[in-house]
Amino acid sequence: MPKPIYVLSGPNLNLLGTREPEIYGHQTLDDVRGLCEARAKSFGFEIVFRQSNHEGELVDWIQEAREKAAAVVLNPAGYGHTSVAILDALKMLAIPVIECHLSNPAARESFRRKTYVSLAATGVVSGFGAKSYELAVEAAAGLAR
Ligand code: CA2
Repeated sequence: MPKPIYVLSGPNLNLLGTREPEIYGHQTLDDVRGLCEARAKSFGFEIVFRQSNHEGELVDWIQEAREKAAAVVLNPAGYGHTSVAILDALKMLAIPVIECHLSNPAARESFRRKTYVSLAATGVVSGFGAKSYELAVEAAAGLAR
């Protein structure tokens, strides 16, 4: 059995589906987990699916992924635009990193156009709602083979 794909989500995404559905869709993070599990399984992978509102906890999980994961899918949420600590942790990985966003930050406010995480990402999937996560898992599975 290959190592799992880590699917990590950042702050406030635990509330997904409860507000701003016109930007983020109606699906909850638990719905997203189900989509990711199914997509990963179709490529022979399991996932570790986690969300945190805490920057340091995300850094800990990224460090854990160095040994335990085949690839990382990360929606850093607001931390993508601010966190050098998460960027530094990602740079220590020797596995594929897919940055993922529900919305398309490039088409929104100017402060969302800068993402530190992109500097360490193998690729980015944005703008497809919950489907962004599925596409990111598919990309991760393809690269992790
Ligand atoms: O589009 C994305 O996935 C984002 O990463 C979401 C972040 C935002 O700061 C990024 O620029 C783009 C915001 C996440 C807010 O979490 C929500 C909570 C409840 C309902 C909707 C979103």
